[in-house]
Amino acid sequence: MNVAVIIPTYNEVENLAWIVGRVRASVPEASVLVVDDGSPDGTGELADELAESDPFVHVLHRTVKEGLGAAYRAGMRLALADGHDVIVEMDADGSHRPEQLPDLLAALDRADVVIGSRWVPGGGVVDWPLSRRLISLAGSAYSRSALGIHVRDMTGGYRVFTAAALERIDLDAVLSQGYCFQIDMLRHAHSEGLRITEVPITFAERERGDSKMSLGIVVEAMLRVTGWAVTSIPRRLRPNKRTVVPAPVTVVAPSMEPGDARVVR
Ligand SMILES: Nc1nc2c(ncn2[C@@H]2O[C@H](COP(=O)(O)OP(=O)(O)OP(=O)(O)O)[C@@H](O)[C@H]2O)c(=O)[nH]1
Ligand SMILES: [Mg+2]
Repeated sequence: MNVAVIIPTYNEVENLAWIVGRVRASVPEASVLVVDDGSPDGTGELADELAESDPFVHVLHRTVKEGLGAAYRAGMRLALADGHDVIVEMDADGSHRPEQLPDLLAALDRADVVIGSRWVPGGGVVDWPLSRRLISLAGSAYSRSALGIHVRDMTGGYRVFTAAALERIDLDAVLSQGYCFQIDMLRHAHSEGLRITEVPITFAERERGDSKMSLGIVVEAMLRVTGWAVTSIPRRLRPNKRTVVPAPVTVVAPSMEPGDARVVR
C-alpha cells in the first residue's frame, strides 16, 4: 500500500516534529504530507526542515488560512495526483494517535472509508470534561439522525480513504470549512454507496498549542447539517438500499504511549 498521511497545520510548531516522528515510526512505509496555511509560528519552516531530512515527508504551503476543509481538499488532490493508493487524515495535535494507524489501515479489507471512532465499543476519549463529551456525542447524534447515516462518530477527523473511494467523491462539491468537512465527506461517501466502517480509537486531548475550534465552526456545522437534512427529505422518503458496514467491536490496545514517540529532527 502506498499510503499518504495528510496532516493539516496551523500554529502547531510544538507538535509537528513529535507527530511526524510517531507516524514514521508507526507506519514506516507511509509518506507524510503536511499542509500548512502560512502559520505565523514557524510551523511551515519546521515542516520544510523535516522534509529536508526525510524523503518521506512533504510539505504543501498555502498562503491563506482557509480552514481545515480547504487544507484537506488541497492535500487530497495532491496525494491523488501523486498516485497514492490510501489517503489518511490526521490532526497534528496528538489527539489522533499514530500508533493506532495500523489498526485503521487493516480495516481496509472490509471498507473503502475507515473512521477512527471514539464512540464505538473499545473507543474513547482521554482527558475530556463531561461537557466536551456531551457536545461531541450530541453533534454526532444530530448529524446521524438528520442525514440518516448510521455512523457513531460523525465528526471525528482520524480517517482512511482508499484512493478509489476518494476519486468517487467530488471534492469541489465539499464546501465545508471547519470540522463540518468531516460530516460533509461522510455524506458524499455514503451517497456514493462507499463501504464505511468504524474502528475504535482512544482520542487524547491536545497537550500543547491552541485549539482552532471556534463558535463559527460549530455554527457552520449546525447550519449546514440542518440544510442538508431539509433538502434531502424528498430523497429520504424513498428508502436507500445502500448500507453502512456495521462497526466492529474489536478493542484496540494502543501499542505506544505519546511520550514514547521517536522525534524526527
Ligand atoms: N492548514 C490548516 N490547518 C488547520 C486549520 N485549522 C485547523 N487546522 C489543523 O487541523 C487540526 C485540527 O485542529 P484543532 O485545533 O486541533 O481542532 P479540533 O481538533 O477540532 O479542536 P480541539 O479538540 O480543541 O483540538 C490541527 O492539526 C490544526 O492545526 C486551517 O485553517 N488550516
Ligand atoms: Mg484537536
